[in-house]
Amino acid sequence: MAQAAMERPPGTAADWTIPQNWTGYTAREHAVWDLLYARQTAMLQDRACDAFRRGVEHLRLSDKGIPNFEELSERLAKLTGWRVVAVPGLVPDKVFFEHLANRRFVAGRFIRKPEQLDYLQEPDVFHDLFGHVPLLSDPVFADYMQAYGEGGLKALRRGALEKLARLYWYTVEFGLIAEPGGLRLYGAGILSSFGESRFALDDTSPNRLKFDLMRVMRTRYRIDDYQQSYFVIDNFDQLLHQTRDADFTPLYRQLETLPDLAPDAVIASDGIVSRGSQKHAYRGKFQ
Ligand code: HBI
Ligand code: FE
Repeated sequence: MAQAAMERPPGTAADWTIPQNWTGYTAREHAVWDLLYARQTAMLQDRACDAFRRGVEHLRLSDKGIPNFEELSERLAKLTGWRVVAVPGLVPDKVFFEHLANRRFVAGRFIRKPEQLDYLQEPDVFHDLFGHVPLLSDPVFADYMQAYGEGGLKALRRGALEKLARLYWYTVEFGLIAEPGGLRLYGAGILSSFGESRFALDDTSPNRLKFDLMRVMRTRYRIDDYQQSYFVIDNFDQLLHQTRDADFTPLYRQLETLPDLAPDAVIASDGIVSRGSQKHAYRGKFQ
C-alpha cells in the first residue's frame, strides 16, 4: 500500500508516541467509554472467543472509564511483554510495524463523540483498547502480532505491503475462530463494532471461509461497509505457524502471477463454512 508521506505532528516523539494525558479526559469522555463497554460486553456474550474474554478479565478492562495506558501496560507486560503506547492517530506503516515488532501496540488516545457511537473513520481508544488489547494477553496471539510487525517491515522493503495488509485485515481486524461451541469473534474491527459483531456471526449475507494464507493475501477488502467474506481459523497456533514459519519471498512472487479476488469471491479450492447470499452488499441494487 503506497502510503502518502505523513508529517509527524508537533509534540510527538521520534517514534510518533505522545503522552496519553489520562487526567485530561472529561467525565463525558469517560462516560462514552462506559456506554460502549457495557453495550459491547452484553453483545459479545457467547460471541467473543475464549482468549478475548480471558483477556478482558485478566487486564481488568471495565466500565469504569477509559483505561490508563501505563496501568494497563503494567498488567499486560506481566502476561506477554506487550505494552500500549499513545499516538495522535494513524502513523506511517513503517512506524506502526516497528512498534509491533517490539511488542508495543499503538493506540489512539481520543474517544468518539456520543453522536458517533457507530461510525468512525480513524481508530479511537475504544477500538484500539477494547478491540485489540485483550488478545495481546494471549501468548500465541501475542507472538503472531510481533511476527506480523516483523513481516510488515520486510513487505515494505519488497513493495508487497498491499498483499500483507490483507492478512492483517482478515485476521487481526475481521477474523473468526472455530471453537468447540461454534464460531466466535477474534477480529478487533468486529469486537469493537455493535453492528458487525452480530452480522459477522449471525447474518446469512457474508461468506465464511476457512483461513488459507495465500487465499487471504489475494482477496481485496471493503473499508466502507461490513465485510463480504470472513476467514475462519481453527486456533491461534495454526495462524502463528502458517505465517511466522512461512517464507514469504516465493509467496509474494507467486502472488504477482495470480489475479486478485473480489471481496465476495468463492473459488473451487475454498473450504466453505457457510456460503453467503450477499444480500446485505447488494441491498437496493438490481431492483
Ligand atoms: N496507525 N494508529 C495506527 N493504527 C493502525 O492500525 C495502523 C496505523 N498505521 C498503519 C497501519 N495501521 C497499516 O500499516 C496496517 O493496517 C497494515
Ligand atoms: Fe484496528
